[in-house]
Amino acid sequence: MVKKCKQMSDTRQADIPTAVQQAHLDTPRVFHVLGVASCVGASDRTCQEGPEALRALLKCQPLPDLRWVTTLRDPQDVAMDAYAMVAALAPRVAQQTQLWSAHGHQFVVVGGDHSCAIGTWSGVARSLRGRGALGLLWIDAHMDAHTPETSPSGALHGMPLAMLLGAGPPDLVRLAGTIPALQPRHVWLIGVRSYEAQEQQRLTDLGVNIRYMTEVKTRGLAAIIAEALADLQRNTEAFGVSVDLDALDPVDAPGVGSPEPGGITADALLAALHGLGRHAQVVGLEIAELNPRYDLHQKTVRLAYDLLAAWIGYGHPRT
Ligand SMILES: [Mn+2]
Repeated sequence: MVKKCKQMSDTRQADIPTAVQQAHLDTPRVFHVLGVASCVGASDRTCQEGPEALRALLKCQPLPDLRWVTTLRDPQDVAMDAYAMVAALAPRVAQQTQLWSAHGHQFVVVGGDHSCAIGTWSGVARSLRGRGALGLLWIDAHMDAHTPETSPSGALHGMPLAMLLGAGPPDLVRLAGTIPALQPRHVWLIGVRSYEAQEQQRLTDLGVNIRYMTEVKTRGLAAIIAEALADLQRNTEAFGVSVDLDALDPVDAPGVGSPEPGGITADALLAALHGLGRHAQVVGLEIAELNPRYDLHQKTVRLAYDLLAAWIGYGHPRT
């Protein structure tokens, strides 16, 4: 253990807040972490080790205010197909985020493949029923907006956004208790650069706010996130952020299952999300698709760690 921690000690250290830094953080909060160690939603089923890799790093370099509560796993039953396993796991994820959201507790969900988002945000939407709309910032290289009918691969991690918007297998679509879980106008999809025509058609027809990578490059991520946050603050009761690590450039985040060149830089993302976890309307963060098997020198798991630190408001914003 000591050796392991020593190896990790050259990671970019999140500064533990000084009294001065702490002063600008509006409320003391505990951030509850839920691992979702499942990769059955992906074609390449090796990303279930993501949560444990991040947890190991956090054990060596704890972040104050962060509490890893539990890690859920899929049934790992060879007799079940991927859909059945996701359908078994998603309600458990939803139950947990619903509980945290209902009690005003901040959370972080760490995947696993991005199909965890079906449970994460359905649970939050369920907790908000009758109170107001849920907004979501979805940062991803892909649209994740297929249905089983349009998906070339059939992989469920290519479908969670469509399901949250009301299209897909009924038992997953209705997890939030209302259909759809999310109103399209309250969804911001940022960093997209790889998608199929049917997904684009679906999201465009629905009126989802899409900011392609080409626009991120011309306007800058900070300006686009600021635009999205201004909208979500004004027009939703609460909102969250789902980060698929493949949104980042593979140079900065090689440890993902579906890398796409030409992505967001780590520094830009960390700066744009710095301190957002302390925002009064923010319910939680999701980090998906971390795959230690494809990582290089722990670059991606360290980035996930830095993302947690930035989210909480530690360290210095990078500009
Ligand atoms: Mn995704």
